[in-house]
Amino acid sequence: MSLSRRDLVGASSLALLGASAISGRVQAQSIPEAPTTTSNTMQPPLYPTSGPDYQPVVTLNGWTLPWRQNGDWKEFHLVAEPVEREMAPGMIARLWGYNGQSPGPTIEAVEGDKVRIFVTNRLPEHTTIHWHGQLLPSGMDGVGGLNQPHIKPGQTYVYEYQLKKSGTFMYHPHADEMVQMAMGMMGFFVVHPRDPTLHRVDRDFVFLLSSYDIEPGSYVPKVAEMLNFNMWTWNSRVFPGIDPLVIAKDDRVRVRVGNLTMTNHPIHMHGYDFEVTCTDGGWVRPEARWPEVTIDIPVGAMRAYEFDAIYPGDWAIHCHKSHHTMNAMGHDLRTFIGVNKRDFTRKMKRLVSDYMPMGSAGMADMGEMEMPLPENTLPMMTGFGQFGPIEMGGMLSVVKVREGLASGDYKDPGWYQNPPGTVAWEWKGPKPEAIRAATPTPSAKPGSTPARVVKPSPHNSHK
Ligand SMILES: [Cu+2]
Repeated sequence: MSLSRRDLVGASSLALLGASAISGRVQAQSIPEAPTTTSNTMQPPLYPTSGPDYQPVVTLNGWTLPWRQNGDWKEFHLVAEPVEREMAPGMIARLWGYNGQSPGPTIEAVEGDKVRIFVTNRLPEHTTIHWHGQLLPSGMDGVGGLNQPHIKPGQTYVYEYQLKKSGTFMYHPHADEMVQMAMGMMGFFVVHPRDPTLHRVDRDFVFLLSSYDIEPGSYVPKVAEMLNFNMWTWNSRVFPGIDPLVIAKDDRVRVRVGNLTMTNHPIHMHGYDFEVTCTDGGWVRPEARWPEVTIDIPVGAMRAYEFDAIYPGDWAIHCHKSHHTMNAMGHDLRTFIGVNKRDFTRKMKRLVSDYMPMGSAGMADMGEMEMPLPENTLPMMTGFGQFGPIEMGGMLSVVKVREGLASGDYKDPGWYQNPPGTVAWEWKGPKPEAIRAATPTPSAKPGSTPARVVKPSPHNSHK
């Protein structure tokens, strides 16, 4: 773990000093040091060492922020600062985030906890933090100008409140919001129930949806973009850079997804049906839960769903807007399906000697080809599975359900070994031609003309 844990040294003496710190004012003479990481691999869950027990979450390609106990208060320290995020091997984005990464670390606490969150601003402009979904005093809500003065560069502000309820919340700036969110400033805030048996699961995954517009060859997102984003990310990562969701067979599993992009994302998980159990408004009562295989995550909202992992396998999980499962897609891409490009290619090759015609039979050829790319970008369609190219990018990962995984083991187990006879297979026998029914003409009255059967011709049978 590349976290700085110096902040936890001496925590016990501070706890003694702060034993009477229940007034809501800072009594400690020091700010807890801000742990930081530049790692983009998922850190193991951070189990509680005191207070009520809970099953901690894991943040895909991310981590949970360590805290210190100071009397009655759980103290955290967030630092808003410029960061570098590898979106997938081959592409770095220069973003703004918290404590070394975008998204910021996940904050975890327990219902009823008093939290004191120090926020230091190391950005070149002012910021604030809004605690999306939390029930708190108006002056702690973080809308710059409305609830508090902005936190100027170099300043540290303190937010203090008691966590009124358990559930899933988010944090993000409410200052120059369009720019600061387009630059990647956001994080998860998970509050566990005080009763450790309530809503208990064995594995609990969190990820935030965010989108960026980063031109191939550049590193900084265009911050004034409204719709034409080209990097659709989970925790500021894209396929094949997103961690798999590794699950032991028969685990009870929760997946919490927050959306801080400018559009909705229908997240579809293969292999299972699941129940929607929580929104950023709270837990869904058991009798009001509803089944889904795709859950639409509205803009500025969180959805959590649960399932029992009874089906082993490699199951895709992805946004169902198909252009969101692509990387750095050119928006001026022409459709060439059915076009004979021989003539065009001959002319193009005179201008550009390595020109390659693509797309006349679909675009799957892009998934297989290792083409030269401009600096600092990713192929639109990429990634390989055990059977070939996966031809995707962006918002895609794999749910890997395996027998015999130890609890707490989140290591990628590799590809699923399918039991014999359970993989789709190629038919090698004779293939009879399809018989096509005629389309009735609009003028045909029912029963006036018998339907004509059109013989298949070589032109309309795909080989
Ligand atoms: Cu999407």
